[in-house]
Amino acid sequence: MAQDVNANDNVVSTARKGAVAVLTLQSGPVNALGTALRQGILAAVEAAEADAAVKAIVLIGGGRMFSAGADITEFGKPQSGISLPDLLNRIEASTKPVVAAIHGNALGGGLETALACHYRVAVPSAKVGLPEVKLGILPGAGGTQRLPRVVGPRKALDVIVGGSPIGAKAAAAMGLIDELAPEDSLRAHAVAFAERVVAEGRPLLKIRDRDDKIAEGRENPGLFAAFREENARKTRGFEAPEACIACIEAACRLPFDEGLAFERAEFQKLVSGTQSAAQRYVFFAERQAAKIPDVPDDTPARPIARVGVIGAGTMGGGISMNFLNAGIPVTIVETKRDALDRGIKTIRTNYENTAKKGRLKPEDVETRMGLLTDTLELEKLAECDLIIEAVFEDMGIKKEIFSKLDTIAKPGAILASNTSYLDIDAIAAMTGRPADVIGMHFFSPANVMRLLEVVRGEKTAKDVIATAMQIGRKVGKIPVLVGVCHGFVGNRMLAQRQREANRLILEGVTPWDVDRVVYEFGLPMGPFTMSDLAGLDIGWSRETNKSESVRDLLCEQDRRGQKTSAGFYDYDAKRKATPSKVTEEIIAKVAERQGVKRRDATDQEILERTLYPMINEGAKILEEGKAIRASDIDIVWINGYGWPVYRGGPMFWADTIGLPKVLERLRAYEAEYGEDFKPSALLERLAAEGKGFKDL
Ligand code: TC6
Repeated sequence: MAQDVNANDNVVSTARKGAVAVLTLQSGPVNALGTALRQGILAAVEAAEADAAVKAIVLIGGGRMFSAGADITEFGKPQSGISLPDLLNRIEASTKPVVAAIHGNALGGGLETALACHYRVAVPSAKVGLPEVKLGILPGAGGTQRLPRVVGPRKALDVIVGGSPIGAKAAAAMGLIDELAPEDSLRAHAVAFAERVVAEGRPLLKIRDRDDKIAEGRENPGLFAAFREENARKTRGFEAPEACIACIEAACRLPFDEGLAFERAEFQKLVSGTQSAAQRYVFFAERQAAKIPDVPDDTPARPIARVGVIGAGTMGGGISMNFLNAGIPVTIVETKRDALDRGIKTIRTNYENTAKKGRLKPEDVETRMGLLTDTLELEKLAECDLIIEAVFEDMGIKKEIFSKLDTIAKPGAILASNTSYLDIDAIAAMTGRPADVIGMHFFSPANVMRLLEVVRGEKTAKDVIATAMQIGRKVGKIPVLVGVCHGFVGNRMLAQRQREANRLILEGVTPWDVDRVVYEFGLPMGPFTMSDLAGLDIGWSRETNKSESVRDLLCEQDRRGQKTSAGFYDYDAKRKATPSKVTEEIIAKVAERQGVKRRDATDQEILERTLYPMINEGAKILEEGKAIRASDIDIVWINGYGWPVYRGGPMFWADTIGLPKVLERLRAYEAEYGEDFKPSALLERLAAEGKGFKDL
């Protein structure tokens, strides 16, 4: 034990200010509460308690923040040293008042630590929260028992099940923070606060002893059922939210220690489950995606003071909004006045609707619109540092635009295409500066979806890559670097799923069954609902498409998707979908014409047929070096297509199934359907070696 204390001296430093011992946490960038820090805090608290000259203790974070919570890398491993719940009980039991002084973040175990203290002060810019639910777990160090005792069960539900941090001012209004401190003198303020507690002989306020706020949960137990119902859509498929709710219910029902035991058991179940493993993996995968082996973090980025967007359609408008939201001026170009006016009007309407919902101040609508310049002249883009082309998906048009841009753009400007499929190298070759050309593939709706595929061409310069990744993050996206291939990572894999979904319906599975299976798996919608939403006539024309596919026939009958109130499904005025007999007849006709044998398929087969070829394609993408790592593919699918985060993305999911099993099923389908299911060499190798994508 003595050895531990010495070893941990450096993660917690103790300084004395009169009768107050100030314990400063200084462990890494975020003060994650790993073994060393927990032991360090324990030793420092015990030493301060044993020191007769100390009358009160202040716990404060060194560096950027108080604490980002438990060390996520320790979950799933055997625990060493004192557990966080035990440490917090020990702090709460201190015979001398402990004051938490919060700046930066106090998240998860970080906030739970503050809740175990007797008082909390914070600077107004601090953020506090219990985001554990986002990692598939729950605040398992007393958070589900202490928070409701401070803010009441209803607010605790929002904070714990919602998982989003709140600002210190809002936290103070809820009683979670006792006092706000000036931004620049937290430490001195906390010491003064502690001195006042001592001088005034204030009691050691232990949250565990409070009963007033949880009465609400006993008097109105219906609030939990109502909360479950309100949040059913958001929490669909996830295990952690329900466990969080159950713990808060328990807090209202059980004595504190029994509540803690209940919370502990629920926490253990979650932390050892697949969902939490997946969600923790995603947390790190998201950060990993920012790292590019041959483009180091310190690669200087090019300054971007003004962005040009070519095309004021849905994509161009959505892309522009990202930059306007971040305060970056945008010049938007169209070829025709009415299209330009329409595009500008849509952007304004979008902002006004957000303002009506109270999510944007009315004056901000004008500020953002004020950053937007519209023009019909491509030449006006000469001032832009980054130009993003977002016109119709036609190689001829794109080539023409890029050769014009080459004569217009200033030296050093980055020329980006928002193409979702086309060859960036062929586009770059139209310019005399291929090193400045890159793909920036936004996902629709571009102002909402977080994924940005940054497409690296053969000649793209490293600082251009660094700039695209950085500006992507600046406007709130999750950029993932991918290579040039048809459809890049996301759409290339999606094509596999669409092909099999279309084959399944010819074999006799209804589109509604395919959609149901994919939806029940956890995706936001199935392939046919998605097609109806996007519009079946994308890339379709009566002249060139000759009534051969189900889609052709649907379009010919003017069933073009939701926008025509009919596609695969029929839609009512509220866009509610119902299965369509007409569609079933069309499918039967095409199947007969093509001589497809009709048969039944189980849900498991539907799942395997639609999703396993995606895994296989993902493996080919890795083999060809079109994605840096398997986890990047998972980040693409989670953020671009709504793959359920609790399944970790297609590649992580494949690992949980076991690659030998995936391989065996692909081989079985290959025997029946041929080439389309031919397993990739990488998948074969990993399965043979008993490895997973995680081992790459
Ligand atoms: C919990 O507390 C459960 C309690 C119950 C127990 C019984 N652990 O995000 P950044 C790393 S669960 C380990 O780039 P920012 C991160 O990977 C936890 N590592 O910084 C990165 O490493 P890299 C509940 C962590 O300023 C580096 O630190 N808490 C942890 O953009 C810097 O991070 C949360 O869920 C951690 N807890 O954002 C909060 N946190 O440099 C998780 C970060 O090697 N953290 N790292 O790539 C965050 O949301 C953010 O880190 C942030 C700071 C908002 C605190």
